[in-house]
Amino acid sequence: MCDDHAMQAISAYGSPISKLAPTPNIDRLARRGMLFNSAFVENSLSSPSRACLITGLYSNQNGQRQLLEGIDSTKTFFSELLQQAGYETGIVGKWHLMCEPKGFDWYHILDDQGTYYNPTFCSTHHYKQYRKEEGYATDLITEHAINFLDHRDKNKPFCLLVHHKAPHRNWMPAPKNIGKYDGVVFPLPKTFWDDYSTRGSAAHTQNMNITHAMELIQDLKVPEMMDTTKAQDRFSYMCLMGELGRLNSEQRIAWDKYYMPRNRKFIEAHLTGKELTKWKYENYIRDYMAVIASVDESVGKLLDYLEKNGLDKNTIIVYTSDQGFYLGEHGWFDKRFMYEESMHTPLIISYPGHIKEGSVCNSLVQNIDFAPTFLSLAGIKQPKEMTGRSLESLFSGTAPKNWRKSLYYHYYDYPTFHLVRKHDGVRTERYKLIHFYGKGGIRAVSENKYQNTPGTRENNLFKKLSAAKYFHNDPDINYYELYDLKNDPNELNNIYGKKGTDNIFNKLKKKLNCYRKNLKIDEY
Ligand code: SGN
Ligand code: CA
Repeated sequence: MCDDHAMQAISAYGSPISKLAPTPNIDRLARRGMLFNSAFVENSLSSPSRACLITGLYSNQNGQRQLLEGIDSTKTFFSELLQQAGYETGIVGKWHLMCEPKGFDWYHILDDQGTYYNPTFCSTHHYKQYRKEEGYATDLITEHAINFLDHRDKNKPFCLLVHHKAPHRNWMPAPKNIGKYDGVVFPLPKTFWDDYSTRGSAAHTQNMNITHAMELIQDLKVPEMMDTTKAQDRFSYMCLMGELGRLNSEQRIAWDKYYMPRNRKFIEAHLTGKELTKWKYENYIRDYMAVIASVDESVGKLLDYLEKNGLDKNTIIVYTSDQGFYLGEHGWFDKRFMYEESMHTPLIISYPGHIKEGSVCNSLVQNIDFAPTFLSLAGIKQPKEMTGRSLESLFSGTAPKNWRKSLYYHYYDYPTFHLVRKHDGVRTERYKLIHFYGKGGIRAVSENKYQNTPGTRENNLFKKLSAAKYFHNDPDINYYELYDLKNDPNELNNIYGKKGTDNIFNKLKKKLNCYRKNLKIDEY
C-alpha cells in the first residue's frame, strides 16, 4: 500500500499524466491479475483509511474518524486472526495508527508520517523507540520487506504488509530520481481551472488548491521565497529545513544540483497569476512522479524476489493506496472530498490460478473489504461484527447477483488542515449524493474537544491552527450536491434541485438514511 497514490499516476489505468511517466512494474502486476476500476475508500484520509483496512469496519465503528483520533484498539485486527491461524505476519513502513501493531510477529514502522530521507523506525518489542537509518524511505522499506521474506519460518504461510510512505506531501524524490522528469510538460487536467460554480460553499472554502494553498517553500522546495515577516512562510521554511537537515552530504549535493538551478530560473522568471499556478502544477507533478518512480521500482523488486524464490505462483499480491489524491483536478492537491479523485483508489490483485491474467473488475468495492478478503482467502471465518465483504466472489470476473449496489462515505476531519468541511454521502454506479454539514469557522473551533486537552499533540496542533486564524469565515452549512457520473464523470455539474431529479434524489436520500441508521451514525 502506498500513501496518497492517485490512480492517475498508474499507467495501467491509462491517464494522460502516467503516459508521460509510466509505472512498468505496477503494470506488470496488473497484467498478472485483476485491475479494479471501482475501488473506493469510506473516509479519504490516512489513519481512518488504515483503520478501515485493519478492522473491516467503517470509521464510526472502529473509532478512527479523524486524523488525530485514536483507533479503538479493542476491535479485532485481521492480522490477529491470521496469526492465530498459523500465519507469520509482518508490517513494514507507515502504520499511522495510535496503538502498537497488533497481531504481527514482526513490525518495523515509521514514526508518524515518517520522513523521506534517513527516516527513523521502531521495531518489534520496541514500540516508540525510534532509530535512524541511512537511506531513502522507499528503498529501506523494500529492503526490510525482502529481509522479512528471507528470514521467515519457511514452514509457515505468511502475510506481509508493505506500506510505503511515498508519495505523501512534500514529494521528495530519491537522489537518483531527482529531476527525472525535468523538462517534461505534464498536461493540465481538464478540470484544472474549475470555478466550482455549481457547487455549495465547501468547494470554495477548502484550503487545498494549488494557487493558494500549495506552498512555494515547503512543497515546491524554493526556500529562497521566504518572506521573514510572514508567519506562514517561517513555518513552511522550518518544515523544509527540517527535511533537508536530514540529508547527508552526498544526498544534499544531488538535491542542490537540481533544485538550485531550478529555483534560480523560477525566481528570475517573476511569474504571477495563472503562469505561476501552472509552474507550481508542473513542478508538483514532476516531483510527485519522480517519487512514484521509486515506488514502482519497489514493486518490481518484490515481484522479482517472489519469482526467484518460487513464491510467485501461490502468493496473493495486492496493490492499493490509503486513498486517492488530486493531481491538479479541480485545481487541487490533497484528498478528503467525496469527489472522485479522492474517494477513488487504485486496486490491483494478482492470484495465479484463481484470477485471470489481465482481467478487470467494475464492481463497487471499498477499503472495509480488505480484512474480510484476507480472512476468507486464508480459510478463516469472518467474525460477524466485521462489516466489509470478501472480494473473493468477484475474482471469477462475474459479480454475484447480490453484490452491493452502493457505497457509504463519511469525512469528519474539520476544522483542521485543508479546511474541507464534514460531509457524508452515498455513491452508486451512476449517481453520487453528498450532504455537507456542520458548524463553520470559530463556532466549530469552540466545540473542538482538543481545546480542553492542554499539553497534548492534538492540543498543540489545535492551537497552531487557531493562531493561524484558519477557521474565521466559514459559514454553518447544511446542503446537498448531486452528480450524474454517467453524463458528468468530472462532477462539474451539480444537479441537486434541478428539474427531473426528485426521484433519484429521494431514492439516494433513502439509501443514505438507511446507512446512517444501520451504522448508528450520530452526526450528519
Ligand atoms: C499532513 C500534510 C497534509 C495532509 C495530512 C494528512 N501536511 O498534515 O497536507 O493532508 O498530513 O495526510 S504536511 O505539511 O505535514 O505535509 S494523510 O495521508 O496522513 O492523511
Ligand atoms: Ca494518505
